Amino acid sequence: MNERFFQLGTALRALAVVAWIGLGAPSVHAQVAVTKPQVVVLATGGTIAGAGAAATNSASYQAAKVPVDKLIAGVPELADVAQVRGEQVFQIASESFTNEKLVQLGKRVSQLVRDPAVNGIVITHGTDTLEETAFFLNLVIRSDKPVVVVGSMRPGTAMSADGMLNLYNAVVVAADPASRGKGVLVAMSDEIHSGRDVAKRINIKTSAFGSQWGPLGMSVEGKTFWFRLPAKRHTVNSEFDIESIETLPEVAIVYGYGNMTTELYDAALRSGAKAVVNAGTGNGSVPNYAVEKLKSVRAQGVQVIRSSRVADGFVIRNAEQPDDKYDWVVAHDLNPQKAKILAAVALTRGVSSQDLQRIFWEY
Ligand code: DAS
Repeated sequence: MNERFFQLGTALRALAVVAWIGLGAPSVHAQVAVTKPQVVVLATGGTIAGAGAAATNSASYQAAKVPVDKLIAGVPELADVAQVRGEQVFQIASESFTNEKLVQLGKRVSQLVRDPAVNGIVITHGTDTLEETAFFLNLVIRSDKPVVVVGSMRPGTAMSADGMLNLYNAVVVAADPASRGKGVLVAMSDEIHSGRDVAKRINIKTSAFGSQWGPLGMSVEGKTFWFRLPAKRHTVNSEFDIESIETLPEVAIVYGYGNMTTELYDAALRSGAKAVVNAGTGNGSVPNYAVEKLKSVRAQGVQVIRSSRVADGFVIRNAEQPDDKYDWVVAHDLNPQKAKILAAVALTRGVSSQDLQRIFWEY
């Protein structure tokens, strides 16, 4: 008896399903049309806008050739992710970025993130100084909206060009509410990096970018996956604001090496540098024959910041050099070019060396 009831029940359930589908289950298409996030692409040039003579030219090409509208049109799938529009802010190779261009770009980003209709920003950028721009924006853009910097290592004309997918991933990250509040981000080679941590570590591979503390996450097939959060102050939690910065002071980097000449510090002073970043050997070491010179640099009111030419690790204060005694600052884990950016931003507020050292611990 139970068996027959079971069979009858099963048949009735099957009939109900057929009727439901036949009468027109509420169509998924009846859902309210969801408006797509609005993402603005600010183009500055670089290889992602580059063009070479042949598909085999993955390293020989001209950067900064392709306009932003063509970049966007070259990835029609962007329209599945967001409403995307472009602005051509610059059209340069990024080794030609200047402080003036950094400030100009920062002010445009700041204007756009204040627009309630804009959900995220993508900045297409050359890879050479991409890490500097990303860190600068991480310090001065007072918004939790995603700002994603992206480049490519091969021009779009090359075989296995990486720019299309990098741009697609950058728009996915910029459009994703999960990307908010993580600081300025860099999307390269499927990874999502903090603009603070990331650096160009290889100058000839598509996997050029890395962070010694690891990426924050990945972007895969139109989705973001997050595994860690930034530990240092940024964006809405920063004491710096692009709206109160008009110019950046000159900060020079002197590269340390065996038998180095101390003339380089004199040249830095002549350039009007307000700080000298010493890209020292090892743990930011200074040769014994250069200590007096660096002390004289400090005595002239110029900040001395000990960074290291070694890619990974971090400089320890008062380890091989008596920083307290000489009134020097250590760059923590920041490479020389990032230490330069942080020093320039900090010195817009005329900080003491004690406050400058706090800033290097916190950002
Ligand atoms: N010269 C490089 C630059 O514009 C090209 C690139 O890799 O983007 O940064």
